[in-house]
Amino acid sequence: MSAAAARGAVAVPGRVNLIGEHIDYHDLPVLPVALDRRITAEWQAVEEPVVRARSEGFGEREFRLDGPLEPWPAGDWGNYVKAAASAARQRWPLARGVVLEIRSTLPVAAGLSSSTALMTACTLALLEANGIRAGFGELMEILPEGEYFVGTRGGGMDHAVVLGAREGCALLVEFAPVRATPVPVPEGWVFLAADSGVQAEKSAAVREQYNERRFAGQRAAQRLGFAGIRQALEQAGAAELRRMAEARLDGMERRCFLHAAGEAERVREAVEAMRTADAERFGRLLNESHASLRDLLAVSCAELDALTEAARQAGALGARLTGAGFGGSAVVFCLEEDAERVAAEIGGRFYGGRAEGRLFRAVPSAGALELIARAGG
Ligand code: NG1
Repeated sequence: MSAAAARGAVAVPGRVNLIGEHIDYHDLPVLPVALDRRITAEWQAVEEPVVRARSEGFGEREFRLDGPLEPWPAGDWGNYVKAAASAARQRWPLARGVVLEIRSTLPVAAGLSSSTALMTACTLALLEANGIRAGFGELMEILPEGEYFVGTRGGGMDHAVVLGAREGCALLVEFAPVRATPVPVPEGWVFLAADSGVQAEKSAAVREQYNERRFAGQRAAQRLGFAGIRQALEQAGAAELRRMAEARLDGMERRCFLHAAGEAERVREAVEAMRTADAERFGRLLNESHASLRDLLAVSCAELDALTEAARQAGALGARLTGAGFGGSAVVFCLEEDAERVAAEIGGRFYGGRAEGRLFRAVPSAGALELIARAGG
């Protein structure tokens, strides 16, 4: 506990995942970066146990911290604020409430983790207002679980990177136990975030599709006699698992299993490629990841396929959908010397010259904890 300040601000970035898609929930490693676009929560502590939150363009929400917390109807932004309160109070006593003023430079529903950033910002603000400075490990124990309040059964990737990223680095996130290792992005490597224009909303239908894939992968591993996909990869070689899957699994279970096993291997290789500054290999892995998400997991859509194809034709070394898919954004990888031309060509080919605000550099930036430390708090 530190002395509780009366007011302050916390900033939490969005993210793009470079590689390792739809495998965090199988406790397999992933490699995202945090963006320089953020959600900021300015907070003011109040003695009453209430939360009053206002978000530009979304209105106000208010609730008490000392009573039962029931979600508002699905889709209400205030549920992320309630999720934050619900997660924080399970672990820490929250004597004080907060007034929150929320601002964002992060596009909403573009698959860049704006909801995780919002929930994390509200959690950190509530904790700061109560004089509590929690560490990465403690926050990772409450945040991914806490997002279940809004109904998404996600993994921990988004929370890990928005908290723990370091400037200029991608973050290798491992699970069970959770561990975050910064991997410096080689000089001259450029990532672009490109919005497909299809809203990646966490509607009930999309949530169901997401969960279906998660559980199909899990069932597949069990059908092959393993506790999960991670255990399968620890106990058998890649070629043997592929043979087993082809002989004993079919349909969705087979495809989800093969995607996860292949993607885990690609993450391992991508980290190696990043550490040895092998741009060609890194790009190829991104393209293979997209193909697997499209053909095996079936989480892409026509717009994401067209966007990633336009990026490759524009001279990008690699491009893939990023995040859960079903819309949202793609991540495009190229070298600095090609970046302007690649962006201009994607602008022409995919956006018909109107790329403003929809195609921007994903500059590997600091996570919330580094930002708090820098602010000298
Ligand atoms: P997004 O794109 O934020 O919905 C979701 C999960 C991640 C991960 C990816 C797929 C949440 C909060 N996030 O990301 O944990 O599973 O899908 O790789 O559910």
